[in-house]
Amino acid sequence: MRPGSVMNRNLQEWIQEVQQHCQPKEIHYVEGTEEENRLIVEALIKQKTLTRLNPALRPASFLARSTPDDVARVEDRTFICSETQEQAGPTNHWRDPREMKETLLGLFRGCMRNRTMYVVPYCMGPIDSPYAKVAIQLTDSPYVVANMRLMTRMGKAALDLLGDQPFVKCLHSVGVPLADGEEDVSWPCNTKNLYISHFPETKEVWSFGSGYGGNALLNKKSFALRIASKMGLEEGWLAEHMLIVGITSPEGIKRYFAASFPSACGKTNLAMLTPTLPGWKVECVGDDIAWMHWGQDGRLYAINPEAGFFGVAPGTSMKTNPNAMLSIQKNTIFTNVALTPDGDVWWEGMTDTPPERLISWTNEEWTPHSTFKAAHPNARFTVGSLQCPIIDPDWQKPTGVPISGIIFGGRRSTTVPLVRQALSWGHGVFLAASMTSEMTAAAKGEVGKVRHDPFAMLPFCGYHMGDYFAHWLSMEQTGRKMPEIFYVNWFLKDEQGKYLWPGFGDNIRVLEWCFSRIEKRGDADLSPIGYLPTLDAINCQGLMVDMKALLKVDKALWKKEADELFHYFQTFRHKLPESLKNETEKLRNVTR
Ligand code: SAT
Ligand code: MN
Repeated sequence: MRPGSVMNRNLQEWIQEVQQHCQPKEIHYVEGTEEENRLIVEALIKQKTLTRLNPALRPASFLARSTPDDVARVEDRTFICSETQEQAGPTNHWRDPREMKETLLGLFRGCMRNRTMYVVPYCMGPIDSPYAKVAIQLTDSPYVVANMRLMTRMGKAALDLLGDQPFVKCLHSVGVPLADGEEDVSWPCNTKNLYISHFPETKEVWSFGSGYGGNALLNKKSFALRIASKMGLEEGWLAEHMLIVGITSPEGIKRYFAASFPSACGKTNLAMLTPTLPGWKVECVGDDIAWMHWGQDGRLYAINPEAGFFGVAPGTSMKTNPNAMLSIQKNTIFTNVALTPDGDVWWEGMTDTPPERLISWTNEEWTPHSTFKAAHPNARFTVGSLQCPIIDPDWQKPTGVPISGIIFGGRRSTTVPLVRQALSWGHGVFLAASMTSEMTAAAKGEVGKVRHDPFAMLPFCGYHMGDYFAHWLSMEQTGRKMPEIFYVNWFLKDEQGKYLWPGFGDNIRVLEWCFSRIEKRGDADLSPIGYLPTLDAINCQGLMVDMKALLKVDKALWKKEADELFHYFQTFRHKLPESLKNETEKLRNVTR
């Protein structure tokens, strides 16, 4: 693609501006061809950013190792720079957009010196979808380009679709200019000056300093969630941190579910579940993000804006998620996993017995006696959706798939039962707004600490969370068929710290109950926190589980929960919708 063929005037001007300011040595207009990818990958191998895996074992696959200080999203360096602090709300870090741009202009000045700047046009959503949106990322990281090729519809097709339309501007630099003749390192990053900044009014993202995951692949959390959630508010749709899955019953009835869990709580596993109940079939539409619009028939339709998976590797095995394992047999980029002596990958949980010798993600000799982990807990695989053996036949349907049920869930070792159904749409919004979860390694922070994560959108909502709740409530309108809402917790533990529920493929048993509730079957009891399955409503054949413990509602614990929630919700002040206030009061009363 020659610069001349970049028709969009805005784009041309923007590229020129950034070129003058960031001073790259050259500009590469990304077309998205195989040959181009081959050259980029070769350069990355030469730079030691990528290591080619053994082609006999893992064809066309690569390992990247980041520096130990650039391994996850950095929420405390993620900013929503709306016009006013009120618009960003109490859950986001806010900076004045003018001040932020001034700071960033300082950092970006000359930051691409002696590097190539890639112009990456990409489309979120199927190219022929009325809901697809085009963005351009300018980046000095070829590793980012190689990943975006797998995660998005990248290159010429996206640029052609854009035409002269406005687009989301994503500017990214690892923040390491090179002096003339200076050797580059394998993982350039500038973690002392990290900024992941979003400008929701002008639909821009400026990211500086990190080369990892959601900090750098701006298509994902930055555009498809933070910026898109604001677009959804303005245009009447929903951009959500949700997997999308099609489930077919033994009777041949197929229903689609969207499900929202915080990062590293098993979204990919649920999206690719292998049912342990005979006759059930699961097909995957997406594992992380859903854009949902109302159809003319009053139903909610979801598209997966992504074209690939960026899944957590540790814990993934032929036992826990065979479909993920089969997806990553080839054409995969692994980041921060361990390398085996024969040039393949390994991570904790992949096999019962670890290999005798490995090279860890930190590039050190590792044996089973080592006191450090072979793979980083937030190690990832990047792979195109089409490699998933159970990818849904309609995963690229332009209008999306109709959603019958929405499942929310967090990671809680106590208090929150295995599954419950909301009493109404409004009650479901309340359950989702009150979501709490123990923190994982997906973001920098205190792993295991329980925190509020409303709708699993705490790090991803691009505006005031109170307005977000109201937006969800406003979705209920006459003539619309509202999906049923459920809340699950796969992570309950007994006093010895053992999981009470087997999870993974056995989660189909819970989905079966949800399925039956949508069809107005399935036994349930009314409880203070929603409809609970009766003790024998969930098929536990062949399982040794304590259903009583799994469905227990401990009033004393829930009183604490409700009081704490009351205080949390107060942080939203006048923006907290009245109905959520009332639901909280109700919960406090019944648990008193
Ligand atoms: O690094 S990402 O933000 O893309 C992954 C995640 O946290 O879900
Ligand atoms: Mn995610």
